[in-house]
Amino acid sequence: MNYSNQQSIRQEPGAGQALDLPPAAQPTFGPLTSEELRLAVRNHSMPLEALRRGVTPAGLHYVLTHFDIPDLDASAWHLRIGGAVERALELGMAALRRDPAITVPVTLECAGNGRSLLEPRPLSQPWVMEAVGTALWTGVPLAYLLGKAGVLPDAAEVVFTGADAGVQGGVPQQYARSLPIREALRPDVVLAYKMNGADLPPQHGYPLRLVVPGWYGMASVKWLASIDVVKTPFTGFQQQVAYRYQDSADDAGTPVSRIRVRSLMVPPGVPDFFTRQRFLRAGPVMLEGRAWSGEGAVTTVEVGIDGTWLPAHLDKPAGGYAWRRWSLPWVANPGEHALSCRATDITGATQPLQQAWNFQGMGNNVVQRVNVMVE
Ligand SMILES: Nc1nc2c(c(=O)[nH]1)N[C@H]1C(S)=C(S)[C@@H](COP(=O)(O)O)O[C@H]1N2
Ligand SMILES: [Mo]
Repeated sequence: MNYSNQQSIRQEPGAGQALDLPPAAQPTFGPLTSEELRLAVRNHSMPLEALRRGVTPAGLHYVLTHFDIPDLDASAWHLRIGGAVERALELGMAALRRDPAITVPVTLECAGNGRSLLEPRPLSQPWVMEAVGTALWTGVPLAYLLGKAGVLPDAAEVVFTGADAGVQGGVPQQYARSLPIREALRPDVVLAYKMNGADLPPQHGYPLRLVVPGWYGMASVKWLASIDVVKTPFTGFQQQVAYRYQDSADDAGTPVSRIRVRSLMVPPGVPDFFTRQRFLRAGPVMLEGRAWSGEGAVTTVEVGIDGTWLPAHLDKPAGGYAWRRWSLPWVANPGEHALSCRATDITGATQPLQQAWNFQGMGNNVVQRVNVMVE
């Protein structure tokens, strides 16, 4: 793609928004910058070997936090629900824990997953391909609380605001995102206070977070402080400027929402410590991994072995928006081999062999490639 004439273009917010933003950080080639390195040591991905587990232990689940992790006291914590509702509510954690609870298995993935594989590389958290995890989230269905508050008929969206604050793109802000009313009222959208049966860890939103199954991670607001029902579309930074599929800095783009179909493989054999090159003994080996899509069920996974695609066996998923295990037995002959995996979902969407570039590095679901040396 021709990028050379875009160096001086400023990133503008969507039409009609009066924000005076500094120039957007321009995508770059070459080694990581010190800013990317600092983000990479704060935000970690899921080691690919954790794909063996249907439920990702909290410490192996990826983490993405824009600002600082707040230090919150659950006994003093209150969630406020207001705006276009019949009755504003203020609920402490003890009251929330007495409400009816559900547990939902959900695969979360960061919308920026795969960003650092793009050229030029959008400057942000430099994910490779493993910014994903699946946890059991327990809490109160959002629809139950919205029902208690009574959403007014002309409501359009629900805005979720976290307790964490900072500056992004020159804009001071609290982290906030919205959902259209129909998504907010889905029965599986949960205000979670437990992850895998234990209190939320601080980095995953303690004491309370939103979890939106099927959507990229940015929708699942952590450290949830308030919920506001609004009659006009929310124009906050994380909605209108960040998380958009843009061709260039001056393209208003389209909003990022549901997770694109993807599969990943547990790299077989053992790694070289530094290069991560894989080494494998000749003989039978079970290739395995997981596949998911926020658009609906994964219907097929194919495994590429030296350019030939073979259908993998699929296990049953744990839930509508939880990944499915796939597996394929392989007899590895000595030599170098190129492995890959490619999932297709019920809408017919399939993973691309090459990814179309976008300015923020969003939604990269390119096929994973693993090279192994068989000895
Ligand atoms: N309050 C708040 N919520 C947030 C974020 C944040 O920075 N602040 N990051 C979002 C993004 S971009 C992602 S990908 C997910 C990550 O959730 P996890 O860290 O629990 O995996 O949280 C989302 N919720
Ligand atoms: Mo994210």
